[in-house]
Amino acid sequence: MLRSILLTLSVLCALLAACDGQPREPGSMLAPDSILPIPGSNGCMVSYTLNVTLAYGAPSCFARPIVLTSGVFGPAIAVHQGDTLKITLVNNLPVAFPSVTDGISIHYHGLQMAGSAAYFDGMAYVSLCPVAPGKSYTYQFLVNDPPGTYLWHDHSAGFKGDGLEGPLIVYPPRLPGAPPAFPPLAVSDLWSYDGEHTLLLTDWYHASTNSLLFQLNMPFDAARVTNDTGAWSWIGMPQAILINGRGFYGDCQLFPGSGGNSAPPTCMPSTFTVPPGRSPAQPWASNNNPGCTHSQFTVEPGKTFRLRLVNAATLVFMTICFEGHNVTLIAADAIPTAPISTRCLDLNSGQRLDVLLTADQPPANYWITVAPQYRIGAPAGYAVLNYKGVNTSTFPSSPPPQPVNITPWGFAEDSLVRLSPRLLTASSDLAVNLYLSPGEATLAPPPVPTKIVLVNLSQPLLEANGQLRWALNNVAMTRNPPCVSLLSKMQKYPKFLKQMAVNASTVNGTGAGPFVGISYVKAKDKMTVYYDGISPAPLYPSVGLHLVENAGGEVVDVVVNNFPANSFNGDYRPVVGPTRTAVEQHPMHLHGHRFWVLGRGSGAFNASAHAAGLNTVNPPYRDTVTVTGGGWVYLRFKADNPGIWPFHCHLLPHVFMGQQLYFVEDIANAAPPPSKVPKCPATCQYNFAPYTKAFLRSKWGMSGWELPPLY
Ligand SMILES: *[C@@H]1O[C@H](CO)[C@@H](O)[C@H](O)[C@H]1NC(C)=O
Ligand SMILES: *[C@@H]1O[C@H](CO)[C@@H](O)[C@H](O)[C@H]1NC(C)=O
Ligand SMILES: *[C@@H]1O[C@H](CO)[C@@H](O)[C@H](O)[C@H]1NC(C)=O
Ligand SMILES: *[C@@H]1O[C@H](CO)[C@@H](O)[C@H](O)[C@H]1NC(C)=O
Ligand SMILES: *[C@@H]1O[C@H](CO)[C@@H](O)[C@H](O)[C@H]1NC(C)=O
Ligand SMILES: *[C@@H]1O[C@H](CO)[C@@H](O)[C@H](O)[C@H]1NC(C)=O
Ligand SMILES: *[C@@H]1O[C@H](CO)[C@@H](O)[C@H](O)[C@H]1NC(C)=O
Ligand SMILES: *[C@@H]1O[C@H](CO)[C@@H](O)[C@H](O)[C@H]1NC(C)=O
Ligand SMILES: [Cu+2]
Repeated sequence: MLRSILLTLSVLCALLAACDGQPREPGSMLAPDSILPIPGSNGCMVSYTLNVTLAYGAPSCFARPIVLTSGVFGPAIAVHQGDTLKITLVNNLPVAFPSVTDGISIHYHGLQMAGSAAYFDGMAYVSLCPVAPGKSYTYQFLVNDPPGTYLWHDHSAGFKGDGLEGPLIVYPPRLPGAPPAFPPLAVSDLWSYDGEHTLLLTDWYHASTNSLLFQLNMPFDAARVTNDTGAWSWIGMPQAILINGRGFYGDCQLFPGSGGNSAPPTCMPSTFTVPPGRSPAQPWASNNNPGCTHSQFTVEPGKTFRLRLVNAATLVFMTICFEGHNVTLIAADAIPTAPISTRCLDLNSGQRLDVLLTADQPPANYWITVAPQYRIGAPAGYAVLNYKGVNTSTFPSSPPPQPVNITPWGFAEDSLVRLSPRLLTASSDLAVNLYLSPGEATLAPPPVPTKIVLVNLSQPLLEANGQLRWALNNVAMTRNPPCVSLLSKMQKYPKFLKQMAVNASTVNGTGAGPFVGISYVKAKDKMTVYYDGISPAPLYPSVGLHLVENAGGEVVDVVVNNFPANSFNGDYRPVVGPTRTAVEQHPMHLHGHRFWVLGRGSGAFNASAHAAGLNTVNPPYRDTVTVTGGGWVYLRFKADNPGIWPFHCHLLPHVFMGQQLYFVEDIANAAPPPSKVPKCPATCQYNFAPYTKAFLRSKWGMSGWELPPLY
């Protein structure tokens, strides 16, 4: 009887979802297809269809092809802790829309993806092959992660930058015996608040992301450029910052091209909604403005709101500021922090922050400003905090904050982000225990590591082909012929690749061509493998599959040093090479885990100078951390999750340029692959492919090299 009532409720949900034919707000919550009770569990099976299509849209006021998910630009999805998430990904992108990976694949950023879920982690060709145009695939896994704010996004190559991403919210567990409801009924969490808003923060280009990525594979070395290759070209500054899919590129002065400007832009948003047809004198504008608007977030006076802030950018590090209000930081990457009251907060790409905002100021409209950092010339984004009852179509009366006046946090402010003390002592409080895994009494880090992995970042120029890459320990990751799931392959042959790997120290990457270690699994499965920690780093910049093995139960410390571009023989050009000493910041993200951030600093990590200052008491427990330009970061994690877990920079062009390695963890205990997997293509493109004009034209016709032709 109860069961049939529950089923009726979920059928009702399905009908509501299907009948909802109205255009949906960008960033709004997708209605699940169904929410079905799971007998014997408080959790439900929450099913979504992500129907991925190509459309025209103008999130920034400029029309271009954009990717929609079930008709929505950047929708949010939600589950409760203990639910099973069932995602049917339907790839309805046209075959002719260029893709460096020949398909799409969804990653659930921040979730641990334990057990068989490791296959659904979503990095194309690492966990499973991507879903080709015209195909679909269903991911299904238990979500037992802490309640909080996460992110789902395409992890094939470029489609994230075209809109294939959105917030992923994990609510506390469902109330025992409660019907499968949406929105949620849940046991209480650590905080109470009256309402919530989610702010998806993205940077936005007026060209498709894949068309920008192609050019990163062209020779950087001018001597190697041919008519057919064209020259390397950086993706440059975004044309807008979007907040929940909305903004206007005309708000800020734009600096087209790959940079060179040294002035922060002047920003002057003037109208809340930009009517169609307006054509500001910007090189980007053409005459194509179908109209656009800014996001606003309404709060009731006297009430407290939880704001879920998600930086889902391709490139931009952001500082978000709330005019007239201090907000209280309560969680970073879903894990509760000691509270910090502040007006501005830093979020790098891939990071999420949860804050509480109390509407205790005179009713008015207030600026929410998203300022870019470390990329001078990038525009800012603006939204409005609206007190209920105040005119919703006007901007605040004060002048808009300028990005030049908004500075990022330094190490001192950053070190105030610490684990909540409530998670550092054993407790019987259910709200506290929602954040712990079975068997864990507190979230304190283990006191000592069993191994230390040293990772040196540099930006080499490869002598073999003149490509510019990002390398870890002098190896830039290829991803990835062969066209197989690396996890399936390794799970089947746990020792095989290691037996076949060549000692990298015997290979002079520069002299012998760009590859380190050549293995043959089968002729068609040719893999180039570098086992870090078994071989010393190659002396010259090299290319390969960069693997680090973790035994089950190890406590792994990762020390990342961020060296100048040309370090480690990183540039072969006698005169030009030595001057290529630039450094930049990188948001390093680890799949399958959270890590404790024990310390950060400038220069290279030096144990005798820095080890004593590491915070092993209450460090933040996150999944994405910034290593500053020319700085270091010291991380610790427990190797308790059998699988293959990428550790990579979360800037899309950097990961494409090879800034990643994979932890191969306790592979003998990895679950077998699911019975149904997406079909791998016969041949696949990869991040070293020579996307020459001739190649692109032959594969995708005019839409290849010539993109963006469509405005
Ligand atoms: C996906 O969306 C397209 C365009 O709206 C529609 O034609 C198609 O039927 C949808 N497919 C699924 C599986 O929902
Ligand atoms: C390259 O292009 C230029 C300009 O279009 C042309 O003058 C030149 O002959 C071309 N070179 C080759 C080798 O095709
Ligand atoms: C916000 O915090 C700053 C310092 O932390 C303080 O000076 C200021 O008065 C606070 N503002 C409000 C509105 O609470
Ligand atoms: C709200 O502001 C808009 C734009 O300034 C104005 O046109 C409109 O009349 C205002 N509405 C009210 C109710 O004051
Ligand atoms: C990283 O760089 C340091 C300093 O140059 C060097 O001592 C160390 O051997 C390098 N580590 C690896 C793995 O390349
Ligand atoms: C590696 O190759 C480079 C360039 O060919 C050469 O200068 C260097 O001496 C070689 N190093 C070793 C250790 O063979
Ligand atoms: C790789 O070569 C280096 C240098 O010759 C040597 O020290 C190391 O033991 C070798 N590693 C393996 C696994 O053979
Ligand atoms: C490391 O720190 C120690 C102690 O401060 C110092 O003596 C040493 O020179 C440093 N090493 C390097 C390579 O900077
Ligand atoms: Cu990076």
